[in-house]
Amino acid sequence: MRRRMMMAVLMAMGLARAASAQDSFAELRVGGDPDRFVAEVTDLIAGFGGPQGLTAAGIEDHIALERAGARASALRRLLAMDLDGDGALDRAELKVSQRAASAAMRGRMERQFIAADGDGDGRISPVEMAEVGRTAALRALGEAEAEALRALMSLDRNGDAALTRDEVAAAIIPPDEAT
Ligand SMILES: [Ca+2]
Ligand SMILES: [Ca+2]
Repeated sequence: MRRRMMMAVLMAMGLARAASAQDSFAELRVGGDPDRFVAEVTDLIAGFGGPQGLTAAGIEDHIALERAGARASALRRLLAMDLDGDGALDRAELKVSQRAASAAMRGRMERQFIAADGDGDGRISPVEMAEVGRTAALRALGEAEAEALRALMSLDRNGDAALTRDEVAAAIIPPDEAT
């Protein structure tokens, strides 16, 4: 995943902040590859920032978009089997898709069906579909990760509620100075 490096650093930052709450000013000890970290945040700023830089609202947009993508992928798999288009998936519909699938895939579809059928009535209702989407969204970008992304705003040094690439770069302690 593209933002893995960034997330690793931000999660560590979140932990460090929690450990010393009085020291709220953020510095980043980026082990290994600070340039890559800055590049990943720069991508985020370019994608979701406004004219002044990345704002808290932009970060929320990013989180929501990542989650929506994961939700859509999970629901697409189920809805592709919803032959009558009623927004629910029953066993008869599942069977048709399973017949056309490989043996390994059939097993996986069975597992996914059972997991999604929360009340075990043999049918994935629209409500259960929505739950599948919610679960997939949170798996793609969980609350801890979202909090870490929100914590990026603590790097806003000039206090204009927007984060620029320079502010991110300024927060980084070079690896040779980090202990
Ligand atoms: Ca159906
Ligand atoms: Ca059900």
